[in-house]
This record gives sequence, structure tokens and C-alpha cells, in this order.
Amino acid sequence: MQQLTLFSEYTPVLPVTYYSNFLSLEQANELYQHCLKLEWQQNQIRIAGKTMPVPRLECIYGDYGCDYLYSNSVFLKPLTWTDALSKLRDRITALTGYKFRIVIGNQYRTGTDSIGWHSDNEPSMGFNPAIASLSLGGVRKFQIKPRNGKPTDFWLEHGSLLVMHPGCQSTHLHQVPKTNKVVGTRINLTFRPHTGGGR
Ligand SMILES: O=C(O)CCC(=O)C(=O)O
Repeated sequence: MQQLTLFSEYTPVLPVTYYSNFLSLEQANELYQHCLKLEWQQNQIRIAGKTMPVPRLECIYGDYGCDYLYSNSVFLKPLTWTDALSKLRDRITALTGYKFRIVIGNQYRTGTDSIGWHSDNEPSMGFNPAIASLSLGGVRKFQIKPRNGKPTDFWLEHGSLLVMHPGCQSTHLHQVPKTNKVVGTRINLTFRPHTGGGR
């Protein structure tokens, strides 16, 4: 497995670690097929007083009671872990040492599906969460920048894992912008901690 720590022109080092071949091609293909069958939802988000569809599909799996609210408007209630997702969670924990209680899936159907600049700082994840982001399918540009800084661009490959270390969500923003290019469906799984729920 190749491990690459990403360096940025603008910060001494980005608070992320990228594993390009976290999964073998065969494992990534199998997981992609599994993820296509997850319970995807088209959620609505409220921004500046307007309700609109989230520009991608979402799903959530995790421990009982680990409900998740983001942007003060999108409420996600976890379904029980599938075997494949809990095995993957444990494998990521074995690699990184970070523990996770939920996984939120994003499905980018075409290049017009996206996620804008944000950080993942919902209080339900606790202080300075580590978040591990697994990518499957079509390769999309991912950008990360220090708050008020310039972005570093890179591409998250099929079967890759990007780990955002504790502190990253306080100091940096990230996004997956829209693209005019023809791209295949991309699935992203973000493994996150959670402070609530039963244990
Ligand atoms: O799709 C990605 O790579 C990023 C997803 C993301 O930023 C999020 O779920 O908060």
C-alpha cells in the first residue's frame, strides 16, 4: 500500500494522509457494487431561508442512537451497519488508530453533484474529530484549503482513503466541486466518531 502525505505550497503540511491503494482493485469493485445497493436518500437542505435538494444522494449507517444533524437542517438517522461497512470501519481503525461510530455516504451521480466548501465540525462528533474518507468509482477533484488560504487540488482514486486528522476541521475547509467533464458515478464513505448513542 502506498502512503503519501500531501504537502501544500501554502501550509507546511496538510493535516491529511492519503492512501492511494487502500483497497485492491478487486476489493474496491466489490465494495462499489455493495454500496450501490445501500439506502440512498435525496435529502433537503435549508440555506439562507430556502429549502433545496442536497446536490448528491446520502446515506448513513452506524451505532444505534448516533443521529447526525448538519447545517442545522439535514437530520440523518443511522441504519444498522452492514457487514461490509463494519469490516471496512475496523480495517480503517486498525490502520489509523481512530475509532468511528457512523459512516455517511455521498453518491455523486454526475458531474453536477457536488459538495461546497465546508468543514465537518458538528458537535455530535466531539472535539477535533478524525474523519476517514473512502472513495469508489468515478474520480473527482477534491480541494482542501486553510481557512482564508488557497486550495490544494487533488484527485481521489477508486479504492483510496483520505484521512483528515484531528484539527483538520478547525483549520481547513474542503469541497468536491461540480465539473463539466463526463464522470462516472462516485461513492464516498466518510467514517466519523460520535459522542452519543448507546455503547
Ligand atoms: O466526497 C468527498 O470526498 C468529500 C465528502 C465530504 O466532504 C463530506 O461528506 O463532508
